[in-house]
Amino acid sequence: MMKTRHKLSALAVAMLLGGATAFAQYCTPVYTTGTSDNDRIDGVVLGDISNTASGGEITDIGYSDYTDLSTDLSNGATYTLSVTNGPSWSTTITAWIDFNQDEVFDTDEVLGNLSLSAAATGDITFTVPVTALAGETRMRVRGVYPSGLGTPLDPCSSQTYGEAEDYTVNLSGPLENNLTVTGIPAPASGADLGTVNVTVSIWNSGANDASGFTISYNVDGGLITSEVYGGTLAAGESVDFTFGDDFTFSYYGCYDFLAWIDWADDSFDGDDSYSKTVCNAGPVTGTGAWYVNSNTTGEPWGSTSNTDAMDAVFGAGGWSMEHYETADPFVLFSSENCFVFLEGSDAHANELETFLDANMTTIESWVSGGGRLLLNAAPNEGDGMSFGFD
Ligand SMILES: [Ca+2]
Ligand SMILES: [Ca+2]
Ligand SMILES: [Ca+2]
Repeated sequence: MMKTRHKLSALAVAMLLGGATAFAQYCTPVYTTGTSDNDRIDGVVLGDISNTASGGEITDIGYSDYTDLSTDLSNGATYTLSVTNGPSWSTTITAWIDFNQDEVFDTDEVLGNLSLSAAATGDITFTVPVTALAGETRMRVRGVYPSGLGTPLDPCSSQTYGEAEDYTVNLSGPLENNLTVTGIPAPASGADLGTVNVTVSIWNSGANDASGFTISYNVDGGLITSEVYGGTLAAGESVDFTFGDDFTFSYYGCYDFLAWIDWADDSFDGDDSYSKTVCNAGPVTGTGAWYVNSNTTGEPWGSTSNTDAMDAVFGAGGWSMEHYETADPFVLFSSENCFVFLEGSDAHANELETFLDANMTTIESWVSGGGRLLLNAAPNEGDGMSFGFD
């Protein structure tokens, strides 16, 4: 009897484990106070969902299960989600749809974020990915007091004040016929580019194979080069297509490339083109040197060690200072200058990151032309530091 019982309990454990896997569930977001101090979501509108003046929590502390409310959404289409904040306090909002139906709200499933004052309504515009799975899945809209928190919010974590509301969305599923232009891998920015190949990346994101489509590009809105794709691009496959005709860079500077596809059967136009700026840098010939920081707080840590170092290398008066807020990137990263020091420590980190984001292509082009870049950063403000270079 003992042996038999032992076998039965092992089987029961196996069944429990199997059941836990088969019926995995969405996390329930946790709040310690929830909506009892009027921190709440008061309205969610998307398609057929119109849940306005909803008031406070209905299911758990800070949590409202409205999955009995649903709307249909089409893959590839763009929608506006409107969220109205409760009447008393500011809030930070993040919204998700579980597009891959794994019952986890991933960061690539964030529809958008809002920072709302009391009683305000904000809109999030999003496009349903063309490859999102067909069928019913879940949307979560989460609010946490106050406004201005780092985003996206965590979909599950414990918070104090606010509300999360869950809804059901019904997705149409992948498109039958759809091509997506995903990139222009060549040419890339560089020095003295001359005559180069032009390559365009195309992904068959639809359910059917694709053939007989045309791939085109032009530069700065000029003459269009087109070729018919000769083969068949199978469903789910990608191709890097290189045009038979090369492109010649005729002057130093930046060029705007636009690539696109034309296919009569394509059912979603919103992903048919891709643009990219490519810079053809002249070789660096000058000897200019610059030290760049933010003009908001003076030198980092109140120290003059950076200016002392520039003096030691280039001599007093042998270099120039600029600030992220006032610098002209085309002056800094010109062939006249061989050295640029970008300082982003202490209270200069956000300003450095913003400057890098805005001028990445120009900086990469100048470096490829022989410019020497010195980056220094300590993320003492903001959300950490990403230099962002490829
Ligand atoms: Ca509510
Ligand atoms: Ca997911
Ligand atoms: Ca398309």
